[in-house]
Amino acid sequence: MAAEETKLVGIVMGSTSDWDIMKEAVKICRDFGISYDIQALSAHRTPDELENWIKKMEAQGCKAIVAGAGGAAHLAGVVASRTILPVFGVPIPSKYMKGMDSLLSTVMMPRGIPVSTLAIGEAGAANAALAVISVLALTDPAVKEKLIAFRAKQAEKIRNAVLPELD
Ligand code: RP5
Repeated sequence: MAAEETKLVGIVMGSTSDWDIMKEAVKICRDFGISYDIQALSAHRTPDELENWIKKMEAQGCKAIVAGAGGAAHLAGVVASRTILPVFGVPIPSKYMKGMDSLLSTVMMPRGIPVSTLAIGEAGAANAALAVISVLALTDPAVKEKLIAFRAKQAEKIRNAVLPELD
């Protein structure tokens, strides 16, 4: 049997409707040249498939999982319950509560099974991937270099910014 291809990051979202937010995590992984696998899998609609995917990610050398969900967002917590890999949660904005429901249900994990939770929305998705990259940078000098360059570039952008004149 052929060896499984390495995928350093697993990115999972509870629904295809989460894609517009979660694609920001994908973009960061792509820009840093980090291998990833991305799936829409639900903790309540497809629990068996979710569990199988987590096992597959572990077999593929995955170092961390990014999980985004909205509403009663138990996805990241369920993922964390099934693996000892670090899990980064992204609260997806919701229609009626603007993502406060997602935030609280992702961040308020009971003691013992942590989910490192980022901001609601696009910034949270991008930062989840950047947090994973910080973990990878601990042991991969090439990733570390890229992360330092990324930080320097965004700092430079602010230094060079010109504010508008008053009318
Ligand atoms: C959650 O329910 C998903 O993560 C999504 O944010 C939300 C709504 O899902 P859909 O009804 O759009 O599939 O499970």
